Amino acid sequence: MQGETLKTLVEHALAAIAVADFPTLEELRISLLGKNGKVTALLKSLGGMEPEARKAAGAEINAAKTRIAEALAERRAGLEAESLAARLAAERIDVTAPPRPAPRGAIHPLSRTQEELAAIFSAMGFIIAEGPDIETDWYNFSALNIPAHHPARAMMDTFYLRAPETARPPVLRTHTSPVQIRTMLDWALDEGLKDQPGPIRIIVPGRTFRADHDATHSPMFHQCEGLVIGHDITLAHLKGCLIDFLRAYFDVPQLPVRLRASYFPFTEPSMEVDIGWNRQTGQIGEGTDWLEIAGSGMVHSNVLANCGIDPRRFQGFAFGVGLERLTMLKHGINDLRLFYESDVRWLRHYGVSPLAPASLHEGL
Ligand code: 2NL
Repeated sequence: MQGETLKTLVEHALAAIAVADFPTLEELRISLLGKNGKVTALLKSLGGMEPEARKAAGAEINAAKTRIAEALAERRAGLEAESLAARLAAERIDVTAPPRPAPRGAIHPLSRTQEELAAIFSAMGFIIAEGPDIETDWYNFSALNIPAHHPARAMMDTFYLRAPETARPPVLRTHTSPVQIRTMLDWALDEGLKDQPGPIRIIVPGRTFRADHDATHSPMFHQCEGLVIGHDITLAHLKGCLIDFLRAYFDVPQLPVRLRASYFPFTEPSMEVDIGWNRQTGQIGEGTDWLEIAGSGMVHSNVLANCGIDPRRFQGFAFGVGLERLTMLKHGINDLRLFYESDVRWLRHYGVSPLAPASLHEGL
C-alpha cells in the first residue's frame, strides 16, 4: 500500500514539475521537499517503523526524494534556458541599422581644410603653433625684414588699432608669420641655454586681416604658414615637403608642382609654388596650365638674426598658403564672401558631416 502511494506521489509530482513555471516550481519544491512537505513527512514517518520495514521504505523514499529533486533542478535549468533565449530574442540588436538620425550640423569647409592640413603635416612631424590676432608692428613687420616704406604697412592695407599719439599702434596681423617669430625667439632662448632643442617644425593655421574686400578678398581670411629650422635644412627639403603636402591635399599622386623665382622680404631665395591644372575645366592635376597656390623660400638671414638665431649655424625654409583658396580649388567654390555669410543652405551644401569618412586616403 505504502509503495503504491509513493509511486503515485512521484508520478503526480513529476507530471506537475514537467509543466511548472517558476513560481509553481517553487511551490512544488516547498510542498514536496520543504520542511512540511509530503516527502519530508514520509521520511519523518520512518521513525515509527520496525527496522526491517524502515530499511526498505527508507530506500524507496530517499530514491523518490532524489528523483523529485533532480526533476526540480532539471525543470529549473530548462526554464532558465528558455527565459535567456527569450531575452536574447527580444533584445536582439540590428548592427546594420543606422546608429542615429542623420546629423543636422556640418563641419565648415574651412575647418575641414584646417583639419586636413593638420593631419598631413602631423604625419610629417610638424606640430601646430598658435598666437594672438592683435600684434605689435615689430612682430608683424619689422622682425620679418619688411622695410618701412612697404605697402603692406600702409593704413589702407592694414587695420591699426587706436593708440596714444606717441605709441606705435597695434595691428591686426596681416599674416600668421608673427607666430613663427615668437616660436623662433622662444627656441633661440632654449638653444642658448644649451637645451639642445630639436629642429623647429611647425605649421601655423589661423585668422589674418587685410583691408581688402571683393569676390576674391575678404578683410578677414585664413592662412597656414609652415616653418622648419635646423642645422642642415635645405631648399630640397622645402621642395619635397611642399610636393608631398600638395599631392596629399588634392589627392592627386602625380600632381605637377613647379617652383618659380619670386620675392618676399622675409625669404631669400623666394619661390612661388604652382600646381598643374586645366584652366577650362578647373581640374587639378590635368591639363597644361599652371596655378599659383603658395609662397615659399629659405628664411632670410636677417629674420633669423632678428629672432636671436645665428644664420651661420642654422637655416630653414618657410611657406604660406591661403586656406580659402585651397578650399575653393578643392571644392569648386567660386565666391570667397560666402565663407562668412553663415547661409545655412551654403553650409549644408559645402559642409562635411562630422561622421563622414575622411576625404584623405590616409585619414584624419
Ligand atoms: C604667400 C607667401 C609666405 C612665408 C610666407 C615666412 C615666415 C617667417 C619667415 C620667413 Cl617667420 N617666411 N613665411 C615665407 C614665404 C612665403 O607666404 O603668398 N602666402 C599666401
